[in-house]
Amino acid sequence: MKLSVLGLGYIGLPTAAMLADAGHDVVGYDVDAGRLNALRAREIEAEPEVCEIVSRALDGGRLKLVDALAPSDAFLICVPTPTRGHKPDLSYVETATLQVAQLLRAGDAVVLESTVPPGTVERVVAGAIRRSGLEPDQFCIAHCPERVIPGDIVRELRTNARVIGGRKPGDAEHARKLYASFVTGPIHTTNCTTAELVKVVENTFRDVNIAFANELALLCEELGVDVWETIRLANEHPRVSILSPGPGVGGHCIPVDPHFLSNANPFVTELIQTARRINERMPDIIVRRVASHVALEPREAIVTLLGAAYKPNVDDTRESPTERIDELLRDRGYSTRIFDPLARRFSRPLCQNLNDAVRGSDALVLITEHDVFRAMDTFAVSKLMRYPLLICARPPYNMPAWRDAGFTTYVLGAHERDELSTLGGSQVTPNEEPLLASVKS
Ligand code: SAJ
Repeated sequence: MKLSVLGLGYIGLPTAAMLADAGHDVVGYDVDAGRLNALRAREIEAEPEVCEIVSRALDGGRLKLVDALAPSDAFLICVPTPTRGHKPDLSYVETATLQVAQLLRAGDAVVLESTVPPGTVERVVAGAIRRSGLEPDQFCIAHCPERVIPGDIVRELRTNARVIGGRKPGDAEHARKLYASFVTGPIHTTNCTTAELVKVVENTFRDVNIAFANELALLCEELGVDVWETIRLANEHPRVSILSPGPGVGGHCIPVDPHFLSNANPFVTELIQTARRINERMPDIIVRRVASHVALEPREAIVTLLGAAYKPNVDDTRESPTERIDELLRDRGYSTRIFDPLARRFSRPLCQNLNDAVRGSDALVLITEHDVFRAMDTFAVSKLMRYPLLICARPPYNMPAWRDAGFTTYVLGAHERDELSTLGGSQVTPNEEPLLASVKS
């Protein structure tokens, strides 16, 4: 088949390459000419496996990059659907559909992959086709939401189950044949609104579950109980599966998608809205913990944030909790430094190396548990710091090593008194007086 993929971002690009690999003739189009040129120069900003399949598809000539679209058997729309002030912005979907509508011939397929609020395919996609003077029923219109996890995109693209919603009888089946050419997992067909809802519900479920874990972390601090042990033991139950607390929920999907449900339906989405608020509050909780351990007087207090990516072992910093934690700390008067050897882009310059990030610092805040941070030489880091304090906002690991190196440790949701009572016999003499201002007891 001759296929066009609109939007060569983190989903469109690997999907185009997979389709090319499956033997289709694929053209990739993006409104961003800079991105197209970078891809032509083989500057591919993506996971290594994605870079590999994209290079192969481009080199083999089955994937072509184009500045203008041409007629195709199917058009896959993989454009962003951000929120602005918690309201979904569907303008990219609409613009892409209007472009496609100029080229549609009866029987062609239009498949929306972008995550959207329920009802979008009918209202925005079919609506744009109708406004272009065409009858939507003449085409196969379907929604096949992407479901892959950043960090393992290629494998999940191939093996994850897919849900395809069709606008009218036969549309989902039509699209299913296309996806069956590269998906090895089961492909389920349904109507469009159900497919739209399923995708958003998956991410909302995760948001609610993480909010529950975050609430438990704060409850455990009140009770003097370790949340990590509590969750581990509760999860031994065959029907319990609680996620992990953390400094907030980042990424371009989970913090965004619940609004796709609550924005248009505020009255019946109370739990979803509360979960969002709990998760949005977490950066502030971490900042309060910093403030209760690190005094701002009598001299400048420096806080080093470890991790700018929104989750471990990825370079993606979109909606990362680090951004908000950094902002709140600076609002309070702290000087901050951020170190993340994986992060690709951030709103402010990152430290180039760990030494520069920790030298003279009064606290480390572990925000992203990258594997590289696990390999840190805690003694060396401790020696460089003005006062060795670790605030761990992620699952605690290697705490004895931190403490052996002289660190005071605070772990989110852990029994704080236990953490601090193990401090005796610090092996490191701080260069200056400790800045430990007040320790909650
Ligand atoms: N997080 C926690 N605690 C946890 C798990 C995650 O605080 O126990 C945080 C992470 O640190 C991160 C955020 O949540 O900041 C989101 O990370 P994630 O790994 O849960 O999810 P994403 O955003 O990388 O990918 C999700 C996935 N959805 C589900 O697992 C239901 C993925 O399959 C989707 O394709 C993707 O959203 C998307 O594009 O919609």
